[in-house]
Parts: sequence; C-alpha cells; structure tokens
Amino acid sequence: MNVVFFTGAGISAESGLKTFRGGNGLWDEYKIEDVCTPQGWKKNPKLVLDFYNKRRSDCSAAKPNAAHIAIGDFAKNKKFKVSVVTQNVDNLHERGGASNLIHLHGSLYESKSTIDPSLIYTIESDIKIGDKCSKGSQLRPNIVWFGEMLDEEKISKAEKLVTTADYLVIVGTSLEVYPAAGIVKSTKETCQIYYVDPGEFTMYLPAVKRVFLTHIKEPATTGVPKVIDEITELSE
Ligand code: BJW
Repeated sequence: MNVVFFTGAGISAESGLKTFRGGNGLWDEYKIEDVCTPQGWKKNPKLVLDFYNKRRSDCSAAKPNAAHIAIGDFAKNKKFKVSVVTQNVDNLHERGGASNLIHLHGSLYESKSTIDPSLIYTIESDIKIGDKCSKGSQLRPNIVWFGEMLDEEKISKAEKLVTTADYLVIVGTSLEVYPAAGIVKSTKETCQIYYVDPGEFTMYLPAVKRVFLTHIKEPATTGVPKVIDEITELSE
C-alpha cells in the first residue's frame, strides 16, 4: 500500500512555527513582496536574509510534534510504502524520523548561489551579506519564492508518488499555492484522501474523487495519529 503525506505549515504550528495565512500568520507580519520574491531580494537582500535567518533559528529551537513523529514511526511499518511531500522549509519531518521526503519549496538549511543555481550548500547558521558561493556571488536561501519555478525533478517525482497513492493524507495546508497544491488532483480515482486541518477544504475536486475525501477537522497532533490508525485497521 502506498501512503503519501502532503503537508504544509499547519503540521508545524503545534511545534510553535507560524503558518502563512489566517490570523497571526507570517503574511500579517511581513509583506510577501518584500521577503518572498526575487524583486524583494533585489531591493533589500538584508531584510530577506534577516527574515530567513530568524525562521531558521526559530526552527532549530522547535521540536517535531506528535504528528511529525507519528508519520516517522509509520514509515517503519513494512506493510506500507510511506512518502512525504512537504511544502515546508523546516526540518521537522526529518527530525521526526521521516524518510522518502521531498521538500517542494526548498530548505531553510541550504544556501544557493545567485549566479549558478546548481551550487547549493548545507548550512546550520545565518547567511550574511558578503557570504559567497565558489564562483564569488552572494549566497541566498535555497527557497522557492513567488514567481520562481519549482525544481522540475521534485515536482514530477511528487506527482508520480501521488498518482500511485492508495492513501493521500493532506495535513495543515490551505492548498492555495500552486503548482504544489495541484498535485492533489493527480490521485487515481480510488485513492482514499484524508484532509487533516481545522480549516475548510476549499479545493474543487470532481465528484468521483470527492466521495473518497474525509475531512478530519482537527489539529495535526490529534488528527494524524487517528488517520494512521484508520489506515492501519483498513489494511488488516
Ligand atoms: C493547522 C493547524 C494545526 C493551522 N494542525 N493544520 C495557478 C493559479 C494561481 C496562481 C498561480 C498558479 N500557478 C502559479 C501561481 C503563482 C503562485 C501562486 O500559487 N500564487 C497563489 C498564492 C495565488 N505560485 C508561484 O509563484 C510558484 N512558482 C511558480 O508557479 O512558478 C512558475 C510561474 C512563474 C511565474 C509566473 C507564473 C508561474 C512558487 C510558489 C512559492 C511559494 N513559496 C512559499 C514561501 C517560501 C517558503 C517559506 O518561506 O517558507 O511557500 S509561499 C508559502 O505558501 C510557503 C508555503 O509552502 C506555501 C503554502 O502555504 P501552506 O503551507 O498551505 O500554509 P498556509 O498558511 O496557507 O495554511 C496553513 C494551514 O494550516 C491552514 O489551512 C490552517 O487551517 C492549517 N492549520 N493550525 C493542522 N495545528
């Protein structure tokens, strides 16, 4: 049985990391165009670096919660092939034990050259103005900003995983940002879809697929373990 988890900022909310949208989200505190676009980077790189340096430091101080850990533990069950496709740039899935993981929007723990996108470096601490790649250009966070293309290999691998999923478990995402959200539409018609999120499911799904959708209107830390128990029972 193939089980794919597709996760967003909401899965890390109970670890203390902010979501983007909704009350008290990051986009209430910062202007998207200032910190999350190539134009913002050109205008004020220091502001962008400060934003991501703070996010990295907040993430390093946070701990994986019961949802990340439940997914990591579930991946050890040999009856299932478990994959995680995340929009998150934090590393809480890795620290919760997940393997077979795709980060669609990049990682807080990588920097990237501004002249050669193939030059990616693992980092633990701040990126500063004056930090350079091996070809001499300023380093930036390896994050996909609005208007930038996602890594084609990652998005097509994610789509393939979703196409073959018997269960798709969507956790903590508003499904507003494309092309990432679009992968939800790649499921086969018999795929059982769970949506674990206290908010509404607003995406259009054709009726043939919608009948297989279950909305667990709960926070991730209670909803995810429930879904995993249900999938385990259904497969016995
Ligand atoms: C809980 C909870 C708890 C709370 N438990 N749940 C098609 C149509 C329209 C627009 C476009 C389109 N295709 C492309 C676009 C443009 C654009 C886009 O999608 N815009 C829309 C917003 C309208 N997309 C892009 O620009 C993408 N690039 C691209 O398409 O390139 C090709 C192209 C280029 C030029 C022109 C056209 C095409 C790139 C998108 C990059 C997104 N980057 C960000 C920031 C970087 C990462 C970072 O800094 O962390 O990624 S934006 C931000 O949104 C971040 C997230 O990964 C992403 C998704 O957010 P997410 O995870 O869903 O969070 P929220 O806050 O929205 O939702 C949280 C949820 O949690 C809520 O539902 C809560 O209820 C829930 N929750 N507590 C469980 N305890």
